[in-house]
Amino acid sequence: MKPRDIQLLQEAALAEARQAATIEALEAVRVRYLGRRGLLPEVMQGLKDLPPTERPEAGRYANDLKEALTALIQERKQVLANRTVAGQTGFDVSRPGAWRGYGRRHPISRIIEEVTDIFFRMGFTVADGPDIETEYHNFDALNTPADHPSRDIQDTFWLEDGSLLRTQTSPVQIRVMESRRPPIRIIAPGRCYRRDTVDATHSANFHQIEGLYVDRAVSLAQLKGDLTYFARHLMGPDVRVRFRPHYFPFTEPSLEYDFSCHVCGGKGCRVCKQSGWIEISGAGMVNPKVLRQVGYDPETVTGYAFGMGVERIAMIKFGIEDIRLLYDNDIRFLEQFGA
Ligand code: 2NL
Repeated sequence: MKPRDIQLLQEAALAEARQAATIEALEAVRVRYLGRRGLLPEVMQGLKDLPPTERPEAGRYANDLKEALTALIQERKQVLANRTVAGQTGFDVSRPGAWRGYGRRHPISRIIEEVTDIFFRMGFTVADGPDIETEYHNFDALNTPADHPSRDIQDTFWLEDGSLLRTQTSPVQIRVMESRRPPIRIIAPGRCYRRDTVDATHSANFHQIEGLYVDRAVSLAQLKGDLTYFARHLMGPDVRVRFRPHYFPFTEPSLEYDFSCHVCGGKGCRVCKQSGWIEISGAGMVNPKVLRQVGYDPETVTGYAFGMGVERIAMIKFGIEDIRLLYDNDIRFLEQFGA
């Protein structure tokens, strides 16, 4: 066979191997060309009948044919074997893996971790308690008057046995004080429940973080200093903190605190409604009645306490305008705040 014909034969052989749809068909191609009585041995036999000038070239092409066809058959065999497995088991071992992406923490979890981390550095530890509480721990021990509107069925989820879904995390702090002696320095993050009508800023389930520090000679100055340290680590070193007088039954004196607006720096903008300040939450010196209620002597120990809404902090930090976005579980939304 002339060198040129051997090249054409190779093309035909490779095309047949590529078209073979089963392992059996592929084997037939192998036998037809490479088998002992196949076309290639015949070509080899014929080399000696060629003119001496064409012989080396024809020999090279015959070798090429053998190598190229052997390699292709090998490769196709693998592919067809995988396809057989896929057909039988529905699992194609040759397919690349499906990348499902990394998970991310929920923005609420992120804020809880960030806030507790800052208080860790100030010597606080995390305390936990039940979501279903007694009226005593949620209201009475906190000096909430019997006729206080927050106890109302319109504001609190009451259970049939007289227990309730906690409306704040303060009962955790009452439980800690009941079971330990000062010094106490705890932070209580957790889920709370109120019968709120859901809107852009209210959710019937929400999260709070409360802090409590009880020791000899804890002062309002310490509360202000500690909340300012907290503010700078949460919002950045330039934030300013403002304290305003307020009233809570469980603290005396009580105050509310604001951070300077993180968007305009205090000059006034749409976010802070031109006031320059963002309301964060409340705090105060633990009411002596609360200390006495848990068996502490208010003449010997004093304490400060504060609370903040986690969703509110998340909305401020991440610029989220509707609280419901935090609960819709839309990955496209949540992944923006992931870490
Ligand atoms: C707010 C205000 C506050 C407390 C929570 C507290 C706890 C105990 C004793 C005294 Cl055991 N006080 N907690 C005090 C002041 C304010 O939260 O606006 N939270 C969102």
